[in-house]
Amino acid sequence: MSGQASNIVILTGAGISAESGLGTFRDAGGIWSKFDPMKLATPEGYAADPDTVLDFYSARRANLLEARPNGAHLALAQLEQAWMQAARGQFLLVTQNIDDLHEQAGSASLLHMHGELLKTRCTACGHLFTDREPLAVPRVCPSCGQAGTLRPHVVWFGEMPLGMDQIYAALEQADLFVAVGTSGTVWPAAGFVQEARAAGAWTVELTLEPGEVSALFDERHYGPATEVLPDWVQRLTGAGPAHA
Ligand code: BJW
Repeated sequence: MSGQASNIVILTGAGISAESGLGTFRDAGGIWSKFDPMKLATPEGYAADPDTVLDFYSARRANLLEARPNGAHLALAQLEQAWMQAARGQFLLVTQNIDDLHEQAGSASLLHMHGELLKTRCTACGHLFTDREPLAVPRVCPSCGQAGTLRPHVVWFGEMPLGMDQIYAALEQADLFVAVGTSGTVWPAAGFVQEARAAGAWTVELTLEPGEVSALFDERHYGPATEVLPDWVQRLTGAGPAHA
């Protein structure tokens, strides 16, 4: 494996799953152009109208159960495998996505900072469980037995993203930071590039078109993730310098 980098942190967003048929949020025709995020992705929206929020996430769960990983997810799983086999250093894949396509592709060192759609959480007792059933159907918590307390295990606006201590610790040690398919609109993920730069990491953006924080990246490649990501992984792990 070429290049100098040893510790790598990769951040993915909705763009990496777009070619698997899952919608992005802020592109033309994206999820937030059809649905109001303040009503569907906030604790206040859930408190005001839980049935509508549960319907929304039930429909997205059904879509996800049909989805399969694409070449970009597979390229990241292969990169992780190569990185670990070569004992290069630490590898952490942080995804903002709530889908399970990285897992399906074989990624292992993976952190879902905005939660997981195929998990359900009880707001009364905190019980967390894998769940492929529709959320909209009235059910009781399998642990405490209360009714009306189950919500999707996702991070809504105003809620604390998951695993932040582990993410910031990895960013502090990063030699290479790569953002894939994210618009850089949502914080704190949008600030990771600055954290990585402060640690001295080389920063790479791979997405369809420039976003909010693109100017902060050392290296930028624009195009569909299934094209730009496998090419970039090939350059990093194959012949020629990985970066700089
Ligand atoms: C392709 C492609 C192809 C398309 N190939 N690419 C300033 C500082 C800190 C916080 C804030 C702040 N200002 C405001 C806040 C609060 C808020 C926030 O960021 N609001 C902004 C809208 C301004 N943030 C929060 O509330 C977060 N919590 C928080 O901040 O807690 C306090 C805290 C602070 C500091 C440290 C620690 C804690 C929580 C955010 C929760 C986000 N939740 C959602 C919904 C999750 C559940 C669900 O899926 O329904 O997460 S919103 C939605 O946006 C989802 C995504 O994960 C997230 C990011 O979207 P993403 O992935 O970037 O998608 P898009 O659509 O925006 O972009 C897609 C990209 O792909 C585009 O660039 C395309 O070009 C590209 N693309 N096709 C390659 N084929």
